Amino acid sequence: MNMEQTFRWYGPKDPVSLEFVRQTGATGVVSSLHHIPYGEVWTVEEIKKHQKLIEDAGLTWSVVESLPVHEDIKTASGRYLEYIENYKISLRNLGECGIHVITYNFMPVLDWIRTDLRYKLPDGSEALYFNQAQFAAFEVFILQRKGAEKDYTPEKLAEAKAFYDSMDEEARQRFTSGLIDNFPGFKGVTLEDVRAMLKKYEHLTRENLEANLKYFLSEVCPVAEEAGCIMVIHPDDPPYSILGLPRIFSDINDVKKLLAMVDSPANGICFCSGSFSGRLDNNIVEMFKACADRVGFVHLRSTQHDNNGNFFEANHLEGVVDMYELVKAIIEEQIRRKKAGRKDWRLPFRPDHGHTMLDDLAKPPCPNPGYTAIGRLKGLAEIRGLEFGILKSMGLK
Ligand code: DNO
Repeated sequence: MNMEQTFRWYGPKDPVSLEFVRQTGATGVVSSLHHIPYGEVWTVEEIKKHQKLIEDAGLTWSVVESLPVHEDIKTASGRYLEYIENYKISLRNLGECGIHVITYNFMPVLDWIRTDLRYKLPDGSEALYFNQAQFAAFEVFILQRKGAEKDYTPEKLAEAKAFYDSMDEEARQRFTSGLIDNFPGFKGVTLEDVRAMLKKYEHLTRENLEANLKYFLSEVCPVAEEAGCIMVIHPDDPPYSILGLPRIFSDINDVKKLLAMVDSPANGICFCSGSFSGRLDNNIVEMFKACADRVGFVHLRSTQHDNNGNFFEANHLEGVVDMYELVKAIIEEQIRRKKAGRKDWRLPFRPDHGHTMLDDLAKPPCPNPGYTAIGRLKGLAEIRGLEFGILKSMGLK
């Protein structure tokens, strides 16, 4: 009755090889075709090539993360109709290759955001960190977004200025690229690119963005359903508005709205506990229970907050997420599904992110922040142990 253990693999250039992934005990791989530009079709040939690499290593490509949604689709502008058609073809092709769980997100402009990729913990290991004043320094003084200062209190702005002043030019550049140039398949993003993308959202309201998501889902879900696939949306990270942009998948109301947008089993959720936990009014276990039957993929992670709205990524069993209750709720959902005869009863999960620690500290910085081997292996092992204990106490081991 255990969950499917998966590990993310960024492709042949990932410093954590498939051979190493196998040694973690994971059986599934979470991966993407990062070399294909956003919006273009994933052909059966390209999918199969990647799949073969994974299978030759004795693993299964269980989950796609992500099949990216082009900015034109999010803004319903430019070539969005063509990109939606392309998306449908990719979905059909993935289904044909036996890959059924498709992760995506609908975050405008930037995906996840952290202000420090090497936040030192007391034991010397490093975590990903989000600090509001540092983010303010980015958008007010570096990006110089019009009106950004209105989103902050004078105290926060003073803190932001002090942080900005403390950096020399080189440090500012490192800080900036850590914020905006971290996304696989979308490398080399500049401040100018961000400004141009922001421009496209100038007149776009929250309602518009929701309508665009609804349109996208109403187009692609029927195709996904036919192909035996489930589309799973990744939460906003952090789960609130940033850069003055609407974010529409951050809390329980957003979850309910999403499920109501298109009533199809193919309209699903990637339940990322760490992302949702970036907001203290989100009750993670309650949220999971509220959407459990539409969850297609789980990211297990937690965050630790201070009193100023800042957080770092905690050890997997620590921080604000009640991991025991969450894993228990996942197991209970699997039991329910199995009883109901659902073929997709086993949920794939991955240890989301991990600290940079031990030997990994001596290596060149990981090109995929949060995805060093040892920290994730630690997370996986801890969750596996937790799951083992829960199953045993339920008489299921
Ligand atoms: C970061 C990830 C996200 C996620 C995408 C899914 O580590 O959780 O980049 O893969 O948002 O589309």
